[in-house]
Amino acid sequence: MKALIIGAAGFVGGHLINHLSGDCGYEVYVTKLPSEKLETEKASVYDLDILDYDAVAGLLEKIQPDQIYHLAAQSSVKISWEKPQLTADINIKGTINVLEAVRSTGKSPKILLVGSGEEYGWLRPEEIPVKEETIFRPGNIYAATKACQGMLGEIYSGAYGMDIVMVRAFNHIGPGQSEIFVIADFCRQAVMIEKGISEPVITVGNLAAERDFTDVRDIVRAYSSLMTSGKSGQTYNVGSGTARSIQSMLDLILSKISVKTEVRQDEARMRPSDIPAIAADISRIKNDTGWKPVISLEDTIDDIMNYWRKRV
Ligand code: A2R
Repeated sequence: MKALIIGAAGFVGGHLINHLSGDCGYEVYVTKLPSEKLETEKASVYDLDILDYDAVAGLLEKIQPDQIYHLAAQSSVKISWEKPQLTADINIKGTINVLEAVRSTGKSPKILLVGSGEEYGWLRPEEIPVKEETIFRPGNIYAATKACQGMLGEIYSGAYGMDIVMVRAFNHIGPGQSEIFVIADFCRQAVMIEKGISEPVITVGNLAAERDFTDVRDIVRAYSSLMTSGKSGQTYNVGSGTARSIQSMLDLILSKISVKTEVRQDEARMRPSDIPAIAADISRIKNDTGWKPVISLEDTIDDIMNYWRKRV
């Protein structure tokens, strides 16, 4: 089985390479931006900017993959407010380039388009945990571009009979995530305090927001199981099924260090609009693939803390 991961130098990519090359035993090909660094003996690495259509088509012609995991994205909500045009280019136009390039090869690899739980946006309390058919009310630019990506997947699957599965992934966390994301940021700050590098003050944004957190290693298992058993043209939520407040995550993280720490709210960390609560209904993926998350939140936080302990 030849698997191609597009956008593999990011957070999920490294974990997906490990899973596909190790547990699955696949022949793994990956792409990164020319500006990124990705050194691995587990995969063949190619430079690719998905905004360059000819380059995408050329690479697909060369590799002829059986599976394509499309991870490449501008994946930060915060950056999507600052760079809306870039976010739309990469997440929408980039996805069209990938889908058109696949079409141009005349082959029918299975394609996974990775969207986001953020697409649902302003959920009403009675809609949580949210099912896949729930109406979208995206609350930020990143979410709107990912909703559009999912619609494109449905259209290409229906119109051209392409073998495409769409995912709405809820918040994933784990070792290797950039500190622009909240849990990585809190763990890094906590480790700085633990080591005495920072004063015992942790700066935070909105602690009331509730999110559905899943270990990235469970997430990548979900992706490969969808490539095996997911239905073509179908969209699947991938998450834990439980909403947890950012406050409760902070409490868990601070319980891992023995230093008494002051929590300070920082206006700069508040977003222009923040969805109050999000949690996934994961019945569809469970029914179709048998997947469920198995790594406990405690273990995930311990692993993230240890990741930062080695780095700060
Ligand atoms: O923005 P960078 O320099 O971090 O690079 C990201 C890369 N990327 C691109 N790849 C090819 N052509 C482009 N024009 C382009 N622009 C950005 O995609 C990064 O290395 C990768 C995405 O990885 P992360 O941002 O770390 O996302 P993560 O957490 O691995 O999530 C994977 C997927 C994304 O579609 C998310 O929106 C979704 O899961 O939640």
